[in-house]
Amino acid sequence: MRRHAATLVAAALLLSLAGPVAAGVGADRTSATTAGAAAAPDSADPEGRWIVLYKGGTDAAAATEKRSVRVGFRADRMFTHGIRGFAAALNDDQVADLRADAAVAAVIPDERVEPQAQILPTGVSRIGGKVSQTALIDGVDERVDADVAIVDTGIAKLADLNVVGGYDCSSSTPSRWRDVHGHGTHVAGTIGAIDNGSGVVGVAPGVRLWAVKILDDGGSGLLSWYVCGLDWIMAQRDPSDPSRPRIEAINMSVAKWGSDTADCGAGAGDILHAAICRLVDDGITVVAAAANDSGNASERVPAAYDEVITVSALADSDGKPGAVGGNRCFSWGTYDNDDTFANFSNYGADVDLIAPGKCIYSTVPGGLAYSSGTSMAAPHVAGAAALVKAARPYFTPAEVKEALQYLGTLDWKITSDPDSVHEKLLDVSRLGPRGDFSLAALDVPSVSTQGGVVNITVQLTRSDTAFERIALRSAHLPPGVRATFATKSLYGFEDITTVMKVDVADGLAPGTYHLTVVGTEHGRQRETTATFQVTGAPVPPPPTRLGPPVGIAGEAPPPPRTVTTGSGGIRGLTGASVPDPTYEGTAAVTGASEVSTAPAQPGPVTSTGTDPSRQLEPLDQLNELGGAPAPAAATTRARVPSRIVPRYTFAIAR
Ligand SMILES: [Ca+2]
Ligand SMILES: [Ca+2]
Ligand SMILES: [Ca+2]
Ligand SMILES: [Ca+2]
Repeated sequence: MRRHAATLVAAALLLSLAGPVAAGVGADRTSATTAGAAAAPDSADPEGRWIVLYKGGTDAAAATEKRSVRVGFRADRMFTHGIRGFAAALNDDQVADLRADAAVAAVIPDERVEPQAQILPTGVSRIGGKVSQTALIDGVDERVDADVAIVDTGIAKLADLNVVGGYDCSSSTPSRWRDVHGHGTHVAGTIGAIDNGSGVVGVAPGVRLWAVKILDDGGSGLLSWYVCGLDWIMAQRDPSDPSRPRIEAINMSVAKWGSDTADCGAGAGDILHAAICRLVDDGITVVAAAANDSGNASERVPAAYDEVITVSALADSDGKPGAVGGNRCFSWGTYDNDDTFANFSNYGADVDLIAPGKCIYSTVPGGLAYSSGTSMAAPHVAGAAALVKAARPYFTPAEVKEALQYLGTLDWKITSDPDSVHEKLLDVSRLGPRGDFSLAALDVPSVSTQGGVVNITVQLTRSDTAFERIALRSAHLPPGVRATFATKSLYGFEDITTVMKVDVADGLAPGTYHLTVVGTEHGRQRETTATFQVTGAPVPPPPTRLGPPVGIAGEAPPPPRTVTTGSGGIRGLTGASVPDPTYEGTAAVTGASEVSTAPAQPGPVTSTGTDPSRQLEPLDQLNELGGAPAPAAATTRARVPSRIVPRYTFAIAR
């Protein structure tokens, strides 16, 4: 059904591209109505309407004019370019007449084109969003229960977005977080457009979105604004448990020049690194775009920080694996091949995942639009992080990253990866509700009274959606018995076995002994009893021996996981330094300024600034879609990554 609808939409697009009517032949939409079923109030009623197509080479306008007189009809739509023909209301005799016409290739009934209820963007499709049991994309508005902060140009309040609040650090009016630029709203739609049957749908449909505006309406910002935004996020606490952060994940589709710093930036005075580490320590997953330099992500922050999930961009044109989608998307100066590493994307060892980032369809303040960039890739991962956290709220950021990397796939053209570290492509298709598990001890081995080591196979059985890491330990050990595991924790969907090695001390009396095998996963504990037997006559202890050693316990349980709870925001860094809203932005728009440029000229913009390291910028570019290569004429509008055009200094705060 979906395929059928897509076909109709494509047909409608073709018709609209074919344009209205050749001069002197057609009529406007109003006359089309009267030419249709008599007095029908429904102007799109296909009854009695036909599409007539000529054979190749026919002059459609002239041929139609001649036939309209001879056969007696009035064409109300003409197709004179890719398709040659017309549309008209025809009776049975006229249809028969035209079908017998040597110049006519086909006479086919017109059809009603229904509006497609809700568009599943190719990126959401490519990462398996449609089949994820946590996303539940089915046109029914259920909403993912998580909070995502979008550190960007703000978010426009649209019916398709569940925007619940925000904060503006680019002015001194905190409530002024609306989006004028469009970048933050596009990111927002990919993360969480509502599954409501209209517009688009995001990776985490209906998730609560927070607009943290650190870029002004032109798409530029200051480091101090960035830190201000992160400070505000830190201050937001879970209403039901103030010890926990309110925000589950942060999307940072912004970058400035810089590199990783040791110890969360302590020695280097890297306050951005320090702020991000505080957020991650607090339990918030931070996702960053790799940036769009076709270079190494290690030269951009926050992408270079190891604490964030860094995302490169995939060029995918059809929402499917297989690299057969063709090259429909023109951006950044070229068409990319389907399922390849996007030509603009940064790469390198700092990249943790790849996600669709070329010609991504999403929300903008005026409606819907395509855009390209690692800015569009990162929000797929931020949405996926929200899906993980909604089902597993106790996951640490490291566990979220581990899960997304585990769930990912290498089913993309890794030969197009500029480096030798092939990151997984985000894939949420197997991400379902939190799973459960059980344990069983399969062997009942025997050991003599002289003691020794026996192996007991422990079987882990998981429910369908369980992949979480399960830590194993032993408990209730008989005296003189130790137990260790070949693998201390088990991860992944597979039902697997591991071996518990039981070391029995010399001198244990004959009999049947039990110990407990304990598996834990974030407070969920499952146990089974393992059994072994001691056989043979008891061996009297030698006179000098006092008995079996005591106090040897089983393997000590792992130390409890702790999450450092932040005691507040990053203080003393911002606040007073937030610029006054009376600032008058007179400089040119930067960041992703839209200019007219030839397709072959997408190269880097030379630095003209005085302090590029202070410059933040969104990472996107508007694109054009098309079925054929773009004309060589300089009419192609591309966004040049004018990455270094500093306009502000810290001194501007006043
Ligand atoms: Ca749904
Ligand atoms: Ca929607
Ligand atoms: Ca594809
Ligand atoms: Ca790579």
